Amino acid sequence: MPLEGSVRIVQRLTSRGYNVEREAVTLLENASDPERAVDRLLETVSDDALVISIADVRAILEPDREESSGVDATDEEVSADRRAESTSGSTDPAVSGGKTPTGHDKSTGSPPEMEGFERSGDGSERSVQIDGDMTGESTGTGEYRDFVTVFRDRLDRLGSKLRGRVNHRPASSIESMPGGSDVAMVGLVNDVRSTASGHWLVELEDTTGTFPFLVMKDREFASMVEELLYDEVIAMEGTLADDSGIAFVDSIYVPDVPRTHEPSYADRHVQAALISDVHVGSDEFMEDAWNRFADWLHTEEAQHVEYLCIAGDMVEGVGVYPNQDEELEIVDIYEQYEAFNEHLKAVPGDLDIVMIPGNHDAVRLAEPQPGFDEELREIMSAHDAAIVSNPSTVELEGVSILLYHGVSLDEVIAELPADAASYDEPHKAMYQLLKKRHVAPQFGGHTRLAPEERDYLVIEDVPDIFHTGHVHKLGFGKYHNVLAINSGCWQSQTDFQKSVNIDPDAGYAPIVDLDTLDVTVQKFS
Ligand code: D5M
Ligand code: FE
Ligand code: ZN
Repeated sequence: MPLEGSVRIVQRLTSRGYNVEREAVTLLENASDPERAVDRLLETVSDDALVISIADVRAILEPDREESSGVDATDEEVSADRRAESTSGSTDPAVSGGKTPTGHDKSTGSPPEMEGFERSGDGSERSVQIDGDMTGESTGTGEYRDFVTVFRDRLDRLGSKLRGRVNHRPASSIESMPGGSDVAMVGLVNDVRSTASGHWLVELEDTTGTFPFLVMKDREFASMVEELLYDEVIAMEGTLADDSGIAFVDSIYVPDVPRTHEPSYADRHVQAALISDVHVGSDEFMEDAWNRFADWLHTEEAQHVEYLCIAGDMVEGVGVYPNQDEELEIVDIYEQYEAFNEHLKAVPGDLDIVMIPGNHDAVRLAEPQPGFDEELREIMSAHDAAIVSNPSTVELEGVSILLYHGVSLDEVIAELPADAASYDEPHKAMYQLLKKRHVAPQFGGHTRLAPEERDYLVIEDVPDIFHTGHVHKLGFGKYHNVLAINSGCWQSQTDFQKSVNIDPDAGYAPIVDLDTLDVTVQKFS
Protein backbone atom coordinates (compact mmCIF):
# COMPACT_ATOMS: atom_id res chain seq x y z
CA MET A 1 0.00 0.00 0.00
CA PRO A 2 1.58 3.30 -1.00
CA LEU A 3 1.84 6.15 1.43
CA GLU A 4 -0.67 8.89 0.83
CA GLY A 5 0.68 11.85 2.69
CA SER A 6 0.48 12.64 6.33
CA VAL A 7 -2.68 10.71 7.16
CA ARG A 8 -1.14 7.53 5.92
CA ILE A 9 2.06 8.21 7.88
CA VAL A 10 0.12 8.72 11.08
CA GLN A 11 -1.95 5.64 10.41
CA ARG A 12 1.11 3.50 9.91
CA LEU A 13 2.73 4.72 13.09
CA THR A 14 -0.36 4.66 15.30
CA SER A 15 -1.20 1.19 14.06
CA ARG A 16 2.10 0.10 15.54
CA GLY A 17 1.20 1.72 18.83
CA TYR A 18 3.20 4.94 18.56
CA ASN A 19 1.95 8.44 19.04
CA VAL A 20 3.70 10.96 16.92
CA GLU A 21 4.65 14.61 17.21
CA ARG A 22 3.16 16.79 14.53
CA GLU A 23 6.55 18.10 13.42
CA ALA A 24 7.74 14.53 13.09
CA VAL A 25 4.92 13.82 10.65
CA THR A 26 5.81 16.88 8.61
CA LEU A 27 9.42 15.82 8.45
CA LEU A 28 8.50 12.31 7.31
CA GLU A 29 6.07 13.64 4.76
CA ASN A 30 8.81 15.71 3.22
CA ALA A 31 11.40 12.97 3.11
CA SER A 32 12.46 11.98 -0.40
CA ASP A 33 10.82 8.57 0.06
CA PRO A 34 8.31 8.82 2.92
CA GLU A 35 7.42 5.15 2.78
CA ARG A 36 11.02 4.05 3.16
CA ALA A 37 11.54 6.62 5.88
CA VAL A 38 8.64 5.17 7.88
CA ASP A 39 9.98 1.64 7.32
CA ARG A 40 13.37 2.71 8.56
CA LEU A 41 11.87 4.51 11.52
CA LEU A 42 9.88 1.43 12.51
CA GLU A 43 13.02 -0.67 12.31
CA THR A 44 15.12 1.63 14.42
CA VAL A 45 12.81 3.13 16.99
CA SER A 46 12.81 1.40 20.36
CA ASP A 47 9.94 -0.96 21.14
CA ASP A 48 9.41 0.88 24.41
CA ALA A 49 9.04 4.28 22.80
CA LEU A 50 5.58 5.77 23.22
CA VAL A 51 6.01 8.86 21.12
CA ILE A 52 7.87 9.37 17.85
CA SER A 53 9.67 12.66 18.22
CA ILE A 54 11.19 14.96 15.66
CA ALA A 55 14.59 13.76 16.91
CA ASP A 56 13.73 10.13 16.09
CA VAL A 57 12.87 11.15 12.55
CA ARG A 58 15.97 13.29 12.15
CA ALA A 59 18.08 10.34 13.26
CA ILE A 60 16.83 8.16 10.42
CA LEU A 61 16.76 10.93 7.84
CA GLU A 62 20.26 12.19 8.58
CA PRO A 63 22.03 10.01 5.96
CA ASP A 64 19.94 11.27 3.05
CA ARG A 65 19.46 14.78 4.32
CA GLU A 66 21.00 16.11 1.11
CA GLU A 67 18.49 14.47 -1.20
CA SER A 68 15.47 15.14 0.97
CA SER A 69 15.33 18.81 0.22
CA GLY A 70 11.82 19.01 1.63
CA VAL A 71 13.09 18.51 5.14
CA ASP A 72 13.52 22.19 5.67
CA ALA A 73 10.31 23.17 3.96
CA THR A 74 8.71 26.15 5.57
CA ASP A 75 5.36 25.93 7.27
CA GLU A 76 3.80 27.92 4.45
CA GLU A 77 4.88 25.42 1.82
CA VAL A 78 3.59 22.56 3.88
CA SER A 79 0.24 24.09 4.54
CA ALA A 80 -0.13 25.00 0.88
CA ASP A 81 0.27 21.32 0.08
CA ARG A 82 -2.33 20.51 2.65
CA ARG A 83 -4.78 22.97 1.20
CA ALA A 84 -4.43 21.15 -2.09
CA GLU A 85 -5.06 17.85 -0.36
CA SER A 86 -8.09 19.00 1.51
CA THR A 87 -9.80 20.48 -1.49
CA SER A 88 -9.47 17.24 -3.40
CA GLY A 89 -11.16 15.16 -0.73
CA SER A 90 -14.77 15.43 0.25
CA THR A 91 -15.32 17.10 3.57
CA ASP A 92 -18.97 16.25 3.96
CA PRO A 93 -19.83 14.88 7.35
CA ALA A 94 -19.71 11.14 7.05
CA VAL A 95 -23.19 10.19 8.02
CA SER A 96 -23.30 6.72 6.63
CA GLY A 97 -25.76 3.92 6.57
CA GLY A 98 -28.26 5.72 4.38
CA LYS A 99 -29.64 7.97 7.12
CA THR A 100 -29.58 11.71 7.16
CA PRO A 101 -29.00 13.57 10.38
CA THR A 102 -32.11 15.35 11.47
CA GLY A 103 -31.32 18.99 12.02
CA HIS A 104 -31.70 20.14 15.57
CA ASP A 105 -33.09 23.62 15.47
CA LYS A 106 -33.98 24.14 19.05
CA SER A 107 -32.49 27.54 19.45
CA THR A 108 -33.43 28.36 22.99
CA GLY A 109 -30.95 28.54 25.78
CA SER A 110 -33.77 27.76 28.17
CA PRO A 111 -33.07 25.58 31.18
CA PRO A 112 -33.70 21.89 30.73
CA GLU A 113 -37.29 21.42 31.86
CA MET A 114 -39.70 18.56 31.44
CA GLU A 115 -42.61 20.49 30.05
CA GLY A 116 -45.85 18.66 30.61
CA PHE A 117 -44.76 15.16 29.66
CA GLU A 118 -42.98 12.32 31.28
CA ARG A 119 -40.25 10.16 29.97
CA SER A 120 -41.91 7.11 28.52
CA GLY A 121 -42.24 4.21 30.93
CA ASP A 122 -42.24 4.52 34.67
CA GLY A 123 -38.84 2.92 34.97
CA SER A 124 -40.24 -0.42 36.03
CA GLU A 125 -39.81 -1.88 32.54
CA ARG A 126 -36.17 -0.94 32.40
CA SER A 127 -33.40 -3.44 32.71
CA VAL A 128 -29.64 -3.04 32.56
CA GLN A 129 -27.50 -6.15 32.81
CA ILE A 130 -23.74 -6.06 32.58
CA ASP A 131 -21.71 -8.94 31.24
CA GLY A 132 -17.95 -9.28 30.80
CA ASP A 133 -17.01 -6.39 33.11
CA MET A 134 -13.48 -7.33 34.17
CA THR A 135 -13.09 -4.49 36.68
CA GLY A 136 -11.43 -5.96 39.76
CA GLU A 137 -10.79 -9.27 37.98
CA SER A 138 -7.36 -8.47 36.61
CA THR A 139 -4.92 -11.27 37.39
CA GLY A 140 -2.07 -10.49 35.00
CA THR A 141 1.38 -9.94 36.44
CA GLY A 142 2.79 -8.84 33.09
CA GLU A 143 5.04 -11.87 32.84
CA TYR A 144 5.69 -13.84 29.67
CA ARG A 145 3.59 -16.80 30.75
CA ASP A 146 0.55 -14.53 31.08
CA PHE A 147 0.88 -13.76 27.39
CA VAL A 148 1.03 -17.47 26.66
CA THR A 149 -2.13 -18.00 28.71
CA VAL A 150 -4.11 -15.21 27.08
CA PHE A 151 -3.28 -16.42 23.56
CA ARG A 152 -4.14 -20.00 24.55
CA ASP A 153 -7.46 -18.85 25.84
CA ARG A 154 -8.06 -16.98 22.60
CA LEU A 155 -7.17 -19.99 20.47
CA ASP A 156 -9.33 -22.25 22.64
CA ARG A 157 -12.41 -20.08 22.55
CA LEU A 158 -12.29 -18.78 18.98
CA GLY A 159 -10.97 -22.15 17.78
CA SER A 160 -14.04 -23.84 19.18
CA LYS A 161 -16.11 -21.77 16.76
CA LEU A 162 -14.10 -23.30 13.87
CA ARG A 163 -13.27 -26.82 14.96
CA GLY A 164 -16.67 -28.21 14.05
CA ARG A 165 -16.30 -26.92 10.51
CA VAL A 166 -13.03 -28.60 9.53
CA ASN A 167 -11.29 -31.90 10.11
CA HIS A 168 -8.41 -30.20 11.88
CA ARG A 169 -5.10 -31.58 13.10
CA PRO A 170 -2.43 -29.97 15.27
CA ALA A 171 0.57 -28.42 13.48
CA SER A 172 2.97 -31.08 14.75
CA SER A 173 0.95 -33.96 13.33
CA ILE A 174 0.36 -32.30 9.97
CA GLU A 175 4.07 -32.31 9.22
CA SER A 176 4.24 -36.08 9.77
CA MET A 177 1.29 -36.87 7.50
CA PRO A 178 2.02 -38.33 4.03
CA GLY A 179 2.30 -35.94 1.04
CA GLY A 180 -0.98 -35.46 -0.81
CA SER A 181 -3.15 -35.84 2.32
CA ASP A 182 -6.12 -33.58 2.93
CA VAL A 183 -5.30 -31.44 5.94
CA ALA A 184 -6.87 -28.70 8.05
CA MET A 185 -5.61 -26.64 10.93
CA VAL A 186 -7.06 -24.11 13.37
CA GLY A 187 -4.55 -21.54 14.54
CA LEU A 188 -3.48 -17.98 15.19
CA VAL A 189 -2.19 -16.11 12.16
CA ASN A 190 1.53 -15.98 12.86
CA ASP A 191 2.82 -14.61 9.58
CA VAL A 192 1.49 -13.45 6.21
CA ARG A 193 3.88 -12.95 3.32
CA SER A 194 3.55 -12.60 -0.41
CA THR A 195 5.81 -14.76 -2.53
CA ALA A 196 7.87 -13.54 -5.50
CA SER A 197 5.15 -14.77 -7.85
CA GLY A 198 2.35 -13.01 -5.95
CA HIS A 199 0.92 -15.95 -4.02
CA TRP A 200 0.40 -15.78 -0.26
CA LEU A 201 2.18 -17.70 2.42
CA VAL A 202 0.19 -17.80 5.67
CA GLU A 203 1.72 -19.39 8.73
CA LEU A 204 -0.66 -20.69 11.39
CA GLU A 205 0.33 -21.39 14.97
CA ASP A 206 -1.24 -23.62 17.60
CA THR A 207 0.00 -25.00 20.92
CA THR A 208 2.13 -27.63 19.13
CA GLY A 209 3.95 -25.42 16.63
CA THR A 210 3.49 -23.64 13.31
CA PHE A 211 2.65 -24.78 9.78
CA PRO A 212 2.82 -22.88 6.46
CA PHE A 213 -0.14 -22.69 4.06
CA LEU A 214 0.10 -21.43 0.48
CA VAL A 215 -2.83 -19.48 -0.96
CA MET A 216 -2.61 -19.21 -4.75
CA LYS A 217 -3.34 -15.68 -5.97
CA ASP A 218 -5.96 -16.77 -8.49
CA ARG A 219 -8.18 -18.58 -5.99
CA GLU A 220 -11.48 -16.83 -5.28
CA PHE A 221 -10.69 -16.57 -1.56
CA ALA A 222 -7.24 -15.00 -2.09
CA SER A 223 -8.67 -11.58 -1.20
CA MET A 224 -9.47 -12.91 2.27
CA VAL A 225 -5.73 -12.98 2.92
CA GLU A 226 -5.54 -9.20 2.52
CA GLU A 227 -8.05 -8.87 5.33
CA LEU A 228 -6.03 -10.98 7.79
CA LEU A 229 -4.47 -9.43 10.86
CA TYR A 230 -1.75 -11.02 12.94
CA ASP A 231 -2.98 -13.11 15.86
CA GLU A 232 -6.53 -13.54 14.67
CA VAL A 233 -7.83 -17.11 14.79
CA ILE A 234 -8.73 -18.80 11.49
CA ALA A 235 -8.89 -22.28 9.98
CA MET A 236 -7.34 -23.39 6.70
CA GLU A 237 -8.06 -26.52 4.73
CA GLY A 238 -6.02 -27.89 1.84
CA THR A 239 -3.73 -30.55 0.40
CA LEU A 240 -0.25 -31.39 1.65
CA ALA A 241 2.63 -30.98 -0.80
CA ASP A 242 4.63 -34.11 -1.72
CA ASP A 243 7.29 -33.38 0.87
CA SER A 244 4.65 -32.51 3.54
CA GLY A 245 6.43 -29.20 4.15
CA ILE A 246 3.54 -26.96 3.12
CA ALA A 247 -0.17 -27.22 2.33
CA PHE A 248 -2.01 -25.77 -0.69
CA VAL A 249 -5.13 -24.04 0.57
CA ASP A 250 -8.63 -24.87 -0.69
CA SER A 251 -10.70 -23.01 1.93
CA ILE A 252 -10.26 -20.37 4.60
CA TYR A 253 -12.64 -20.04 7.55
CA VAL A 254 -13.04 -17.17 10.01
CA PRO A 255 -15.12 -17.40 13.21
CA ASP A 256 -17.54 -14.74 11.88
CA VAL A 257 -21.14 -13.96 12.74
CA PRO A 258 -23.60 -16.43 11.21
CA ARG A 259 -25.50 -14.89 8.30
CA THR A 260 -28.69 -16.14 9.86
CA HIS A 261 -28.02 -14.34 13.13
CA GLU A 262 -31.27 -13.01 14.55
CA PRO A 263 -30.91 -10.09 16.90
CA SER A 264 -33.10 -9.53 19.95
CA TYR A 265 -35.40 -6.54 20.24
CA ALA A 266 -36.94 -4.74 23.19
CA ASP A 267 -40.62 -5.44 23.83
CA ARG A 268 -41.62 -1.79 23.80
CA HIS A 269 -40.64 1.39 21.99
CA VAL A 270 -37.60 2.63 23.89
CA GLN A 271 -34.39 4.29 22.71
CA ALA A 272 -30.73 4.51 23.66
CA ALA A 273 -28.38 7.38 22.83
CA LEU A 274 -24.93 6.05 21.95
CA ILE A 275 -22.11 8.55 22.23
CA SER A 276 -18.37 8.65 22.93
CA ASP A 277 -15.32 10.91 22.98
CA VAL A 278 -16.62 13.81 25.02
CA HIS A 279 -13.09 15.10 25.73
CA VAL A 280 -14.04 17.51 28.52
CA GLY A 281 -11.01 19.60 29.45
CA SER A 282 -9.87 20.08 25.87
CA ASP A 283 -9.96 23.57 24.38
CA GLU A 284 -11.95 21.95 21.58
CA PHE A 285 -14.62 20.36 23.81
CA MET A 286 -17.89 21.56 22.22
CA GLU A 287 -19.70 22.72 25.30
CA ASP A 288 -22.51 24.42 23.37
CA ALA A 289 -23.25 21.33 21.31
CA TRP A 290 -23.18 19.22 24.47
CA ASN A 291 -25.63 21.58 26.18
CA ARG A 292 -27.96 21.44 23.18
CA PHE A 293 -27.80 17.64 23.36
CA ALA A 294 -28.51 17.68 27.11
CA ASP A 295 -31.39 20.13 26.58
CA TRP A 296 -32.82 18.03 23.78
CA LEU A 297 -32.84 14.98 26.04
CA HIS A 298 -35.27 16.91 28.28
CA THR A 299 -37.70 17.53 25.42
CA GLU A 300 -40.74 15.55 24.38
CA GLU A 301 -39.00 14.52 21.18
CA ALA A 302 -36.53 12.58 23.31
CA GLN A 303 -39.08 11.12 25.68
CA HIS A 304 -38.29 7.57 24.58
CA VAL A 305 -34.56 7.94 25.18
CA GLU A 306 -34.14 6.11 28.47
CA TYR A 307 -30.57 4.89 28.14
CA LEU A 308 -27.26 6.62 27.45
CA CYS A 309 -24.06 4.70 26.63
CA ILE A 310 -20.72 6.52 26.60
CA ALA A 311 -17.94 4.53 24.93
CA GLY A 312 -14.84 6.18 26.39
CA ASP A 313 -12.76 9.35 26.33
CA MET A 314 -14.93 11.18 28.88
CA VAL A 315 -12.13 13.69 29.34
CA GLU A 316 -9.19 14.91 27.31
CA GLY A 317 -6.73 13.57 29.87
CA VAL A 318 -3.21 14.75 30.42
CA GLY A 319 -0.08 13.73 28.54
CA VAL A 320 -1.92 11.46 26.12
CA TYR A 321 -0.38 12.95 23.00
CA PRO A 322 2.68 15.17 22.51
CA ASN A 323 1.98 18.92 22.82
CA GLN A 324 -1.48 18.11 24.11
CA ASP A 325 -1.00 20.53 27.01
CA GLU A 326 -1.11 23.44 24.55
CA GLU A 327 -4.77 22.67 23.91
CA LEU A 328 -5.94 21.95 27.46
CA GLU A 329 -8.56 24.15 28.99
CA ILE A 330 -8.33 22.22 32.25
CA VAL A 331 -4.88 20.92 33.06
CA ASP A 332 -5.68 18.89 36.17
CA ILE A 333 -7.04 15.44 35.46
CA TYR A 334 -9.30 15.36 38.52
CA GLU A 335 -10.71 18.76 37.64
CA GLN A 336 -11.41 17.42 34.16
CA TYR A 337 -13.51 14.62 35.66
CA GLU A 338 -15.25 17.11 37.95
CA ALA A 339 -16.13 19.22 34.91
CA PHE A 340 -17.29 16.09 33.06
CA ASN A 341 -19.52 15.25 35.99
CA GLU A 342 -21.06 18.74 35.84
CA HIS A 343 -21.82 18.21 32.16
CA LEU A 344 -23.28 14.81 32.94
CA LYS A 345 -25.60 16.45 35.45
CA ALA A 346 -27.13 18.43 32.58
CA VAL A 347 -28.67 15.28 31.08
CA PRO A 348 -31.93 14.04 32.63
CA GLY A 349 -31.46 12.32 35.96
CA ASP A 350 -33.86 9.54 35.06
CA LEU A 351 -31.68 8.12 32.25
CA ASP A 352 -29.83 4.88 32.86
CA ILE A 353 -26.20 5.56 31.95
CA VAL A 354 -23.41 3.10 31.15
CA MET A 355 -19.80 4.23 30.69
CA ILE A 356 -16.51 2.58 29.73
CA PRO A 357 -13.06 4.24 29.64
CA GLY A 358 -11.02 5.11 26.55
CA ASN A 359 -7.38 5.87 25.82
CA HIS A 360 -7.67 9.45 27.12
CA ASP A 361 -9.08 8.31 30.46
CA ALA A 362 -7.19 7.86 33.70
CA VAL A 363 -7.06 4.07 33.73
CA ARG A 364 -4.37 1.74 32.37
CA LEU A 365 -3.91 2.06 28.63
CA ALA A 366 -3.49 -1.66 28.05
CA GLU A 367 -6.65 -3.50 27.06
CA PRO A 368 -8.88 -4.69 28.60
CA GLN A 369 -9.11 -1.47 30.58
CA PRO A 370 -10.79 -1.87 33.98
CA GLY A 371 -13.57 0.59 34.85
CA PHE A 372 -12.59 3.75 36.73
CA ASP A 373 -11.19 3.48 40.26
CA GLU A 374 -13.10 4.46 43.40
CA GLU A 375 -11.79 8.02 43.49
CA LEU A 376 -12.93 8.73 39.93
CA ARG A 377 -16.23 6.93 40.47
CA GLU A 378 -16.90 9.24 43.36
CA ILE A 379 -16.15 12.26 41.22
CA MET A 380 -18.38 10.97 38.40
CA SER A 381 -21.26 10.17 40.68
CA ALA A 382 -23.94 12.15 38.85
CA HIS A 383 -26.94 9.99 37.98
CA ASP A 384 -25.29 6.90 39.40
CA ALA A 385 -23.94 5.67 36.05
CA ALA A 386 -22.84 2.06 35.66
CA ILE A 387 -19.07 2.27 35.22
CA VAL A 388 -17.60 -0.84 33.59
CA SER A 389 -14.51 -2.05 31.76
CA ASN A 390 -13.50 -1.49 28.14
CA PRO A 391 -14.78 -3.72 26.57
CA SER A 392 -18.01 -4.78 28.30
CA THR A 393 -21.39 -5.97 27.17
CA VAL A 394 -24.54 -4.36 28.50
CA GLU A 395 -27.97 -5.82 27.92
CA LEU A 396 -30.74 -3.24 27.79
CA GLU A 397 -34.17 -4.85 27.90
CA GLY A 398 -32.81 -7.94 26.20
CA VAL A 399 -30.79 -6.06 23.55
CA SER A 400 -27.07 -6.70 24.04
CA ILE A 401 -24.65 -3.90 23.27
CA LEU A 402 -20.94 -4.61 23.05
CA LEU A 403 -19.18 -1.42 24.17
CA TYR A 404 -15.56 -1.02 23.12
CA HIS A 405 -13.67 2.27 22.90
CA GLY A 406 -12.08 1.45 19.54
CA VAL A 407 -8.31 1.95 19.64
CA SER A 408 -7.84 -1.12 17.41
CA LEU A 409 -9.85 0.60 14.66
CA ASP A 410 -6.81 2.73 13.82
CA GLU A 411 -4.89 -0.47 13.24
CA VAL A 412 -7.61 -2.19 11.24
CA ILE A 413 -7.94 0.89 9.02
CA ALA A 414 -4.18 1.17 8.50
CA GLU A 415 -3.62 -2.51 7.73
CA LEU A 416 -6.60 -3.45 5.58
CA PRO A 417 -7.51 -2.36 2.04
CA ALA A 418 -9.55 0.87 1.95
CA ASP A 419 -12.73 -0.86 0.74
CA ALA A 420 -12.64 -3.11 3.82
CA ALA A 421 -11.99 -0.34 6.35
CA SER A 422 -11.56 3.43 6.23
CA TYR A 423 -12.05 6.48 8.45
CA ASP A 424 -14.96 7.56 6.26
CA GLU A 425 -16.78 4.29 6.92
CA PRO A 426 -15.68 3.33 10.42
CA HIS A 427 -18.53 0.82 10.75
CA LYS A 428 -16.87 -1.29 8.05
CA ALA A 429 -13.76 -1.55 10.19
CA MET A 430 -16.11 -2.72 12.96
CA TYR A 431 -17.47 -5.43 10.62
CA GLN A 432 -13.93 -6.78 10.42
CA LEU A 433 -13.77 -7.08 14.20
CA LEU A 434 -17.10 -8.90 14.17
CA LYS A 435 -15.81 -11.32 11.50
CA LYS A 436 -12.72 -11.98 13.57
CA ARG A 437 -14.86 -12.18 16.73
CA HIS A 438 -12.26 -10.15 18.57
CA VAL A 439 -12.20 -6.42 19.38
CA ALA A 440 -8.42 -6.00 19.02
CA PRO A 441 -6.90 -8.99 17.22
CA GLN A 442 -3.48 -7.68 16.36
CA PHE A 443 -1.21 -7.60 19.36
CA GLY A 444 1.76 -8.38 17.15
CA GLY A 445 2.48 -4.67 16.68
CA HIS A 446 2.39 -2.28 19.57
CA THR A 447 -1.27 -2.29 20.53
CA ARG A 448 -1.16 -2.49 24.26
CA LEU A 449 -2.39 -5.77 25.60
CA ALA A 450 -2.69 -6.53 29.28
CA PRO A 451 -1.99 -10.21 29.65
CA GLU A 452 -4.72 -11.90 31.63
CA GLU A 453 -5.77 -15.46 32.30
CA ARG A 454 -8.68 -14.94 29.99
CA ASP A 455 -8.86 -13.06 26.72
CA TYR A 456 -11.57 -10.54 27.57
CA LEU A 457 -11.30 -9.10 24.07
CA VAL A 458 -12.81 -12.17 22.40
CA ILE A 459 -16.36 -11.54 21.13
CA GLU A 460 -17.75 -14.75 22.58
CA ASP A 461 -21.44 -14.11 21.98
CA VAL A 462 -22.74 -12.18 18.99
CA PRO A 463 -24.04 -8.83 20.27
CA ASP A 464 -27.17 -7.18 18.87
CA ILE A 465 -25.37 -3.84 18.73
CA PHE A 466 -21.64 -3.13 18.58
CA HIS A 467 -20.80 0.40 19.74
CA THR A 468 -17.35 1.99 19.43
CA GLY A 469 -15.84 5.48 19.21
CA HIS A 470 -12.24 6.67 19.21
CA VAL A 471 -11.78 7.57 15.55
CA HIS A 472 -14.13 10.58 15.96
CA LYS A 473 -16.10 9.61 12.84
CA LEU A 474 -19.79 8.80 12.71
CA GLY A 475 -20.83 5.73 10.77
CA PHE A 476 -23.23 2.86 11.16
CA GLY A 477 -24.57 -0.10 9.30
CA LYS A 478 -25.51 -3.74 9.73
CA TYR A 479 -23.29 -6.76 9.39
CA HIS A 480 -25.21 -10.06 9.37
CA ASN A 481 -27.98 -8.24 11.25
CA VAL A 482 -25.66 -6.86 13.94
CA LEU A 483 -25.90 -3.07 14.15
CA ALA A 484 -22.40 -1.53 14.21
CA ILE A 485 -22.25 2.11 15.31
CA ASN A 486 -19.19 4.27 15.63
CA SER A 487 -20.34 7.40 17.39
CA GLY A 488 -18.59 10.67 16.48
CA CYS A 489 -17.26 12.98 19.19
CA TRP A 490 -17.83 16.22 21.10
CA GLN A 491 -14.46 17.71 20.29
CA SER A 492 -13.91 19.95 17.29
CA GLN A 493 -10.83 19.48 15.15
CA THR A 494 -7.60 19.69 17.16
CA ASP A 495 -4.42 21.23 15.75
CA PHE A 496 -2.99 17.77 15.33
CA GLN A 497 -6.04 16.49 13.49
CA LYS A 498 -5.92 19.56 11.28
CA SER A 499 -2.29 18.94 10.45
CA VAL A 500 -3.05 15.41 9.27
CA ASN A 501 -6.40 16.21 7.64
CA ILE A 502 -8.59 14.32 10.10
CA ASP A 503 -12.04 15.89 9.85
CA PRO A 504 -14.01 14.77 12.91
CA ASP A 505 -17.79 14.31 13.02
CA ALA A 506 -18.41 16.34 16.13
CA GLY A 507 -21.68 17.06 17.93
CA TYR A 508 -23.85 14.18 16.68
CA ALA A 509 -25.82 11.74 18.79
CA PRO A 510 -26.94 8.49 17.15
CA ILE A 511 -30.18 7.29 18.71
CA VAL A 512 -31.14 3.62 18.42
CA ASP A 513 -34.68 2.26 18.68
CA LEU A 514 -34.20 -0.81 20.84
CA ASP A 515 -37.42 -2.33 19.52
CA THR A 516 -36.32 -2.22 15.86
CA LEU A 517 -32.55 -1.44 15.90
CA ASP A 518 -33.25 1.53 13.60
CA VAL A 519 -30.95 4.53 13.96
CA THR A 520 -31.62 8.24 13.71
CA VAL A 521 -28.89 10.82 14.08
CA GLN A 522 -29.45 14.04 16.01
CA LYS A 523 -27.12 16.89 15.14
CA PHE A 524 -26.21 19.48 17.75
CA SER A 525 -23.27 21.27 16.17
O1 D5M B 1 -8.08 9.89 18.78
C1 D5M B 1 -8.88 10.39 17.75
C2 D5M B 1 -8.35 9.93 16.42
O2 D5M B 1 -7.23 10.71 16.03
C3 D5M B 1 -7.84 8.50 16.41
O3 D5M B 1 -8.10 7.97 15.12
C4 D5M B 1 -6.33 8.63 16.66
C5 D5M B 1 -6.01 9.97 16.02
N1 D5M B 1 -5.01 10.83 16.72
C6 D5M B 1 -5.31 11.97 17.35
N2 D5M B 1 -4.21 12.57 17.85
C7 D5M B 1 -3.16 11.78 17.52
C8 D5M B 1 -1.74 11.85 17.73
N3 D5M B 1 -1.14 12.85 18.34
N4 D5M B 1 -1.00 10.83 17.24
C9 D5M B 1 -1.59 9.81 16.61
N5 D5M B 1 -2.90 9.71 16.36
C10 D5M B 1 -3.69 10.67 16.81
P1 D5M B 1 -8.35 10.11 20.33
O4 D5M B 1 -7.40 9.18 21.00
O5 D5M B 1 -9.77 9.76 20.62
O6 D5M B 1 -8.05 11.55 20.58
FE1 FE C 1 -11.37 10.29 21.45
ZN1 ZN D 1 -9.75 7.57 21.81
